[in-house]
Order: sequence, then structure tokens, then C-alpha cells
Amino acid sequence: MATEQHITYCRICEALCGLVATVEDGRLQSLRPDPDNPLSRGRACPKGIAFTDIQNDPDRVLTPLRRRADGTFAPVSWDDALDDIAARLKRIIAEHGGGAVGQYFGNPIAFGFATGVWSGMFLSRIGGHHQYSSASQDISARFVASKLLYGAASQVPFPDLARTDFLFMLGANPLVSHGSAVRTPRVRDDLAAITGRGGRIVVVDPRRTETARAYEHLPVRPDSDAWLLLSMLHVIFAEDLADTAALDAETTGWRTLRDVVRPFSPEATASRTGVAADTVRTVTRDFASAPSAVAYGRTGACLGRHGTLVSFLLDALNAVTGNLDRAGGMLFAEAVVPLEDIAEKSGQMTYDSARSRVGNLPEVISTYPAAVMAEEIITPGPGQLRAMFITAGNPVLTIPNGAMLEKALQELDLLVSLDLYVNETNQYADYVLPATTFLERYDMPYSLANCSPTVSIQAAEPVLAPYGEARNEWEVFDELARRMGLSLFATGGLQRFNGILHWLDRRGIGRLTPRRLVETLLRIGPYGDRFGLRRNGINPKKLRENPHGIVLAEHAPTGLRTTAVKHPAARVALAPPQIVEEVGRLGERHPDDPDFPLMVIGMREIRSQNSWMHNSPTLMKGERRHRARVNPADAEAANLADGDAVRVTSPFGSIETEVQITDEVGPGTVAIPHGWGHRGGWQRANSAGGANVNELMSNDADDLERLAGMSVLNGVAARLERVDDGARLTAP
Ligand SMILES: Nc1nc2c(c(=O)[nH]1)N[C@H]1C(S)=C(S)[C@@H](COP(=O)(O)OP(=O)(O)OC[C@H]3O[C@@H](n4cnc5c(=O)[nH]c(N)nc54)[C@H](O)[C@@H]3O)O[C@H]1N2
Ligand SMILES: Nc1nc2c(c(=O)[nH]1)N[C@H]1C(S)=C(S)[C@@H](COP(=O)(O)OP(=O)(O)OC[C@H]3O[C@@H](n4cnc5c(=O)[nH]c(N)nc54)[C@H](O)[C@@H]3O)O[C@H]1N2
Ligand code: SF4
Ligand SMILES: [Mo]
Repeated sequence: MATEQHITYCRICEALCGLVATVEDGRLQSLRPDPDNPLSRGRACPKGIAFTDIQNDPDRVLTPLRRRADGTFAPVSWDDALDDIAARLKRIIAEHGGGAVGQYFGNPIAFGFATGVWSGMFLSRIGGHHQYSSASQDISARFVASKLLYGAASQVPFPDLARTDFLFMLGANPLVSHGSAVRTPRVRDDLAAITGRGGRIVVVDPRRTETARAYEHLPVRPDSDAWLLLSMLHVIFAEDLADTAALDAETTGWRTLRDVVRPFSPEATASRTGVAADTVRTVTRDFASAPSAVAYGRTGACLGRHGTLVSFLLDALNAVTGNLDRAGGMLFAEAVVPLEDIAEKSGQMTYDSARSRVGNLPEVISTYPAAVMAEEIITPGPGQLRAMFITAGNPVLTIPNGAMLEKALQELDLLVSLDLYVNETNQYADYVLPATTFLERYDMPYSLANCSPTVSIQAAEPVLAPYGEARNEWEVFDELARRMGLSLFATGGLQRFNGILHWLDRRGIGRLTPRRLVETLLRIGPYGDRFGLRRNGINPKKLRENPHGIVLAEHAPTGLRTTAVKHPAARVALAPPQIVEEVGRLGERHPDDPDFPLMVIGMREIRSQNSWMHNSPTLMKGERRHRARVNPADAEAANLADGDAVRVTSPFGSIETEVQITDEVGPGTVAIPHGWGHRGGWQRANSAGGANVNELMSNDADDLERLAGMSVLNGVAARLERVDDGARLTAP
């Protein structure tokens, strides 16, 4: 038997921890943390290690599957599948135009550069624009805030954890999530180092999370962050804590911002936020007077009714206190592999350049809110969505009102999914095509990987040949195009990556593979060897010689504002009209319904990854069940004991799950994980029980966050009832 060790990195979440894979006769035996990875240095989380279960899962789809009339799947050859899909697509396009074809891509796409680029090129080549993704349940608000502030939707500034004296963290739980929009594989150490050197960490969260418990917890009522941040800005201007000379030189609109925040004194917002006025004043003064400080937010900042505004205000707080683009503050991301930079320069990173047919919501980097997908399918008329690709996604469990999407998907003329499993979404597909796992493909980190306080790069060669008949997603789109008689690299059309392709074309690079694309970008990027012009620059050879990864700079650079900010004179816009209007609309849609006195928020667990790792025996060991976290007072009011079955009802839907009584959440708040309630082709996951929390959420276009079309998944009004006797036990 041939046993080999391969160096690679995990691509389940943004930490991208180094892994060592033991492979025997072409089969994965185990994964362990790579002690020589310069960033993760021998650390990985349970999910990374347990990926062996996914790689070797008997429930994994390893051959193309075609749906039969009775709804079951039968294996089919790649040739038959691709021929039939190509022929059906051509018919649909001939009859209804390319605009009838769309795609949804899920979260795992973010960890490999090829799939997003190739599927995007395919869609634009056929004239499709119905593009949806997990971003509207995750981070689109952040992109829009960046577009407004910096004129660059792809710019995601990140906290300089290694040097900050004050981390103000809002709606993030990195001790569980391992960091998002900041790459920090050793986050426990990175946070401990802040307080270790005398700094502070304040965690703004309705739940006393793992991270909040370890540091200073500032409890806040769900979905009230906009008021809290407006009050902090109020204090800064009212108490002259802003560096106005710098604001004059580097920003526009700060005086307008000062006027906008004036009515939001801490006293005026305390009843909304649940944070005492004194506390707001003290924390603001401390933040403003710290040698360096940074305000950072993640999904808890993005998934309320004002996600774009909250994301915007966090950066504004950094800017007005002089903490933007400076050591220990918020740093601009500079890509090692400048894919988005080129797209940004060629005008592809758009916002509101078009509106959705249903709901009139803005496009955000060429994607529309996934919440309107179902209605786009069932609403007749020009531009109706009739054929879809779903790649690495499970929207039936991860977007609002999966039940409606589930029905709508069955109305499509063609549904094709590329995935590792038959999940709750693609069980309705005409074809489920087996995709490779990250261990079966070549990759290099890009995109959010650039949000890294230490600049580094690592390339991963495939560790394994694809199991069964699995194929790389990009090859599937390439092959489909070929069978449809299309060239993905033809000029013309509204290609998302036209700019890059033209650019490379002019340099005579020839036919593009993902490897060619990324290696070229690496070499022309800020750390690249410029094809030999820069002697110490990096190139593919150096990456192969350093499989654990290379540190390019101990600290991410500062002084990037003049290149990162695309507004005239590189000034940060602190009072764009969209934001001023949004402040004016605050509170309009906040529920105040005595029938739904509680508010549901989301949470993540260490051994779950959204909806897709509940089939791993290792991760499901022990007492793993889906539970709603309920405060003792609310439990008592609903006559609930720990472990009881509970019905949670919102104005939009109802679920039944188990209750866990804990004062981790304050009275009035119920925290429920997403990604449960399985009924796909994953046996163990199906038997785990639980419910899909997103059945409580609204997919009505009018209920979405306005500026980015974000799904509202936090702060959703609800009530609790005991399930057993069916009677409503909450006070009438
Ligand atoms: N209520 C609530 N809902 C939420 C959230 C929340 O906080 N609260 N969070 C939201 C967020 S942040 C996100 S990112 C979304 C996630 O939403 P989605 O991306 O729609 O869902 P996932 O559960 O990540 O499903 C990923 C799918 O990709 C498959 N997969 C894994 N690796 C690969 C691969 O390499 N190739 C292919 N082709 N397939 C692969 C898995 O089998 C799985 O079916 O959920 C969102 N939904
Ligand atoms: N173990 C694990 N790790 C993951 C994932 C996973 O599913 N499991 N998913 C990955 C993905 S796709 C992402 S996007 C990242 C997300 O990374 P994070 O955003 O760091 O992860 P969460 O645990 O969802 O943290 C969000 C926090 O916001 C809080 N919150 C909810 N509502 C509000 C509110 O109104 N205001 C404030 N201030 N806080 C609020 C929640 O209580 C929660 O603690 O995690 C990634 N890492
Ligand atoms: S934190 Fe866990 S899931 Fe995320 S990259 Fe590291 S090992 Fe993988
Ligand atoms: Mo996410």
C-alpha cells in the first residue's frame, strides 16, 4: 500500500487553515492540522478534521444523476447528461432568450476562484442575468456599504487584530465562526493577544456568546445596532472627539453626517437598544481615545432591517476617529491575486446598475436578492426565470421561505445542480452533477482571503484524484458551452469578467484555464514577479517550493486609501444620499405586535457548517440536536421546560423544535441556528431532526433590507407555544 502525505489547506471557511492529508491508494485516510502552515501553525477546527467524513461519505453523489418521472434519481453518463442539458438549454434560449436562464451559487464557491468565474462567464455568454447567491443572506450589505463609502464594492476593509488596542466587535462570534471578512485562523490567540497587551475587546451581541463571555459583553436588543452606532457618532461629534482636519482632507460629507446623527443622543436611543446612555458615552470615549481602535461587524451587522446602514456606520466610526487605513485600525484589503481589482477597474463591480424584475431591488455585483428567486420563477411575463443552475448551495434551507422556493423549483423547465450531495434544494433537480471536493482540485486563496492582517499566499495542488466521476465545476460549464457551440472567451456581451479576459487576451495568454488565470494574476499582482521583472516577486515555482504557504508581509500595509478608494480624490464619502435617506426611514418597519412579542436571531455552532455538514458521524457525535435558546422568563411565560418541544411562530411561518432554556439570551430574544430540518439524500442528517428556521422569515420583496436587498434573518418577531397540547399558552 502506498501511503502519502499531502500539504493542503481547508476550504470550508474563511480561516483557510493548513491541513496535512494522509492518502492511501488514492483514498483519504485522515486530515490533521499542518504545524508548518505559517498562519494556522498547527491549528484546525473539528470541521476541518471531519472533512474526511464528507470526502468518503457513502451518501456523496459520485455519478451524474437524472431525475425520473417518479421523482427518484438514476445514474446517467456525463455525456448523456451534458448533451441533454445543452439541448434543453438551447431550446429554452431559442424560445425565451438567455434571460430565462439563471443561477444560484452558494457559500463554498467563495473558497475556490474557478467556479464563480466560469459559471459567471457561462451565464453572461448566454445572455443570462438572473444571478443569485448566498451573499444576500450574508454579506451584500457590506459590499454596498463599501460601494457608497469608497466607490468600490469589492473593497472589504478588515480589523488589524495584530496591532489594535481596542476591538469593538458587533454581531460576530469568531470563537465559533473562526472569523469572517477577516482571516484569522488562530483567532483565539489573536484575540487573547489584544487583551494580553493591555487592550480591550467589547462584543456587541444580543446573546452572551462564546466570544462575549471571554471578553466584555455589551448586550443589545436585536436589530437595534443602527441606533447604537448613530448614538456613538453623536457622542463623537458632540464631544469634539473627531479629527476634523483629517476629515476635511480625506473625506466628503462629514458635516452632513454630523447633522444626521444629531437627533440620536444616547438618551434618545436607549429604550430602542437597551443600552444605557452612560454606557454608550463611556464606550465611545474609550474607543475614540484609544491609541488605536477598530469597529468590526459581521453577519449580526448585516442581517437586520438596516444591514447596509449598520455596515456603513461601523466604517464611519473608524473613519471619524482616524482609525481607517492605519496600524491597529481598519485596513484596506489589497489582493495578492488581484481578480476583483481588475473587475473593479473595468467597471464590473457594479451596484444598482439594474433592478430586479420582481421587487425592483438593486443588483449587487451582478447578483439579485435570493429571496425573490421563487417569485421570479412563478411570475409570468418577459424575463421569467425558467431554467436554473444551483451550484454549491442549499437555498431551500438557507434563504427565507424555503417552502415557496421548493414549490417554485418544481415549476422550472430545467434545474441542474452541481453538488456533493442530494440536498433539500437539488432533490427537485432534473440533474444532480457530482462536483469535486476541495481536496480534489487546484486552488489559491483570493477574495475575502485578502482580509488578512498577515499577508500570505499558498497554492494547493489536488490531494486526490476525483472520486467516482466527480468533475470540477468549471470544466462542466466549459464543456456545456462547447456542446452549445459557444466560446466562453468570445468577446461581446455583458460578461462579468470581460475586462480580465480582454486584458489577458491583449497579452497573448491564449486559452484560459483557472490555473493559468490565477497564476497570471498572481504574477502581475502587488507581490508578483511580473514575469521576471521583479526578482524577489512570487511566482508559481516559488509556491510549489513552499507548499505550506509563504508570508509576504508580517503586517498588511497601510496608506492604501489613495488606491483603494475610487471616489474623486480618493475621498471617503461619509454622507451618501442613500445613507441619509435610510437614516430618515429608521424604525418604519420595526414590528411592535403584541401577538409576536419576541425576536428571533441566528447563531452558529462549532460543529455545523451552514446546512451541509450534518451527515458527518464525527461532527454529529453526542447530544447534537437542533435547539432554540430561550430566556428563563420567556420559557416560564410559555410554560416551557428545558427540552420541551416548542412551536415558534412568526407572522410568516411556524416551526417546531426543542427548547434550551438559558440566560445566554436576554428576555425577549430567541436564538435559533439555521441549516437544520433535513430531508435530502444525507441519511444521518435526515435523522437528526430539527427544523428550518428560515420558514419563519419573509421572502416578500417589501420585507427585505432596502439598499442591498438583504434577507432579514435577525430580529424577526415571533411567539412561543408548547407543542404537546396544541393550546396557545402564551398570554393572550
Ligand atoms: N437564518 C439564517 N439563515 C442563514 C444564515 C444565518 O445566519 N441565519 N447565514 C447565511 C449565510 S452567512 C450563508 S453563507 C448561507 C449559506 O447558504 P448556502 O450556500 O445556500 O448553503 P450551504 O449550507 O452552505 O450549502 C452548501 C452546499 O454546497 C455543497 N458543497 C460543499 N462543498 C462543495 C464544493 O466544493 N462544490 C460543490 N459544487 N458543492 C459543494 C454542500 O453539499 C451543500 O449542498 O446561509 C445563510 N442563511
Ligand atoms: N462553526 C461554524 N463556523 C462558520 C459557519 C458555520 O456555519 N459554523 N459559517 C461560516 C459563514 S458562511 C459565515 S458568513 C461566518 C459568519 O461569521 P460570524 O458572523 O462571526 O458568525 P455568527 O456566529 O453567525 O455571529 C453572528 C453574531 O451576531 C449576533 N447577532 C444576531 N443578531 C444580532 C443583532 O441584531 N445585533 C448584533 N449586534 N448581533 C446580532 C449573533 O448572536 C451571533 O453571535 O461564519 C463562518 N464560520
Ligand atoms: S476553521 Fe475549521 S472549517 Fe474553517 S478553515 Fe479552519 S479547519 Fe477549516
Ligand atoms: Mo456566510
